[in-house]
Amino acid sequence: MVNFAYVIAGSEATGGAGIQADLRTFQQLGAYGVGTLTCIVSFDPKANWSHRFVPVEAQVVADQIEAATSAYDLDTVKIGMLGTPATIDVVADGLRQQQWRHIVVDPVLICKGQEPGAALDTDTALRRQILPLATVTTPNLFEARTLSGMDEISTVDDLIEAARRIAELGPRYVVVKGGVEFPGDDAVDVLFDGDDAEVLRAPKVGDARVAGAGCTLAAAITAELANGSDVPEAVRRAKEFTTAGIVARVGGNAPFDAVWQGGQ
Ligand code: PXL
Repeated sequence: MVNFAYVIAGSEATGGAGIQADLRTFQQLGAYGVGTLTCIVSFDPKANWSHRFVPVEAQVVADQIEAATSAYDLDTVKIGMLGTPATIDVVADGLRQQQWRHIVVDPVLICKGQEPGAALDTDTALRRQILPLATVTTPNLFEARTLSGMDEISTVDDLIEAARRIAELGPRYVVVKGGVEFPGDDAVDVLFDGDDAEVLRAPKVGDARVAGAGCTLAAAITAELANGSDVPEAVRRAKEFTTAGIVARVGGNAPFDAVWQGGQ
């Protein structure tokens, strides 16, 4: 039997992050990946690898969701970068058309290629329309500060408090990721279930950001859920998968390395 994992996300043209990382993760974890493309991000090597952002037309996003959800009885979906309020509208509508066992939301908030005003509207729409539908959400430190309204997150208690506040926005489970910026020698994440927090730790692998780590973690959670794990088990396995992928990262001519999903 094949387990299906669905992702609605953007393309990142170097392949390190976005839907490319998601589909590689699904494949490695034995789930059949189905993808809907929301936008195309092409870094500009002539301008310090800044983001060039092009949204997919909202109706085309809706068409893709219709095709994917009509072809298969999908029940587990990851939401990655959406990019515009119009895209968020059609994705929220699409999600509301059926029941889902799990909706994993990676709350990708910033896109450097956007006007600041447009980015703010997008963040507000994500918070209002998508986050309440999430069964799991996986903010990084920046996203956790933004969504919780906390100025500083520098201790494990802060991570837990941020998760508690974000849970009040609707998600059933919140995973706040400390990442390389969080003080100390460990990459610390907390999983909050509405009552209790579990702290997950792994030694940091260097102190440079690795592209695709956040995408890979959320995609691995999604694949493990599709394969039948419960949320705590899916999150623990996804962290191990992502850590192995960071250890095995690939480098090229860009100034950042990318996760290799074959690391485990
Ligand atoms: O890592 C966040 C992310 C997600 N999705 C797309 C991206 C990026 C970062 O560049 O381009 C499409």
